[in-house]
Amino acid sequence: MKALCTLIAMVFAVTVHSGDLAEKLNAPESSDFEDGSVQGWSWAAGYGDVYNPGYLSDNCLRSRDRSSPPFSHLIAPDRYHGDWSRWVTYAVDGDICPGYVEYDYRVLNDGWVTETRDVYPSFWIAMDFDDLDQRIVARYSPVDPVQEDGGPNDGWHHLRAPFHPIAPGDPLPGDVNGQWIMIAGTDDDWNDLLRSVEYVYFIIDIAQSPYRSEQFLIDNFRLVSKQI
Ligand SMILES: [Ca+2]
Ligand SMILES: [Ca+2]
Ligand SMILES: [Ca+2]
Repeated sequence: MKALCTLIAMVFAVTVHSGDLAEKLNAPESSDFEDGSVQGWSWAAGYGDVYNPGYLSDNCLRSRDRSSPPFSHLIAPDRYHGDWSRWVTYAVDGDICPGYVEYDYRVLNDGWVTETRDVYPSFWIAMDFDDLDQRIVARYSPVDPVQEDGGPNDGWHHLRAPFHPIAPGDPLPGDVNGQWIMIAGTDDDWNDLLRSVEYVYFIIDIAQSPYRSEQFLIDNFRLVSKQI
């Protein structure tokens, strides 16, 4: 495994100084919505607003369904696009320290009126998203489902999705809490996607309800590098 990590480090060598790391850890990529604006987030076939769920809460972003098809989704701002491998750092012995996407997620309404369904608090990344034949899409798939307020696993959940380049034949990044999976393209496309993230989004039809009553919240979405 060590040799493999070293090989990866050679192929994807990135020089990161501690100053850069400190800068990244406080990077403007974080979205906390405390200024009352949507901070560049937008919706397709959906809508939303800055929302405060009440007691002891701060501002977050609420997303709601409008129609389907086309499928409704929440779109991250352009500042999250680009080469995500720059968030990955390499120890001198070749070990990889992944980058992470962190975010908080909560379901207010899963879209089903008389029942509570499991929701997987996923997000997606893509390149060539507008080209149905060429698009490459990956989904971060958490292990544990959550439910709308009132369900057994309701309320806020903190997600932390690790990412890093992979060697040929290796599985996509993941840990005990979740796993990346390819939705369009193959595992062989993962490294290209990671180095050219052009689209980041959350699907609003969180439990495939035909109704339009879905409401989910996100907060503190950000990319972070782990300190070595
Ligand atoms: Ca906030
Ligand atoms: Ca429900
Ligand atoms: Ca719906």
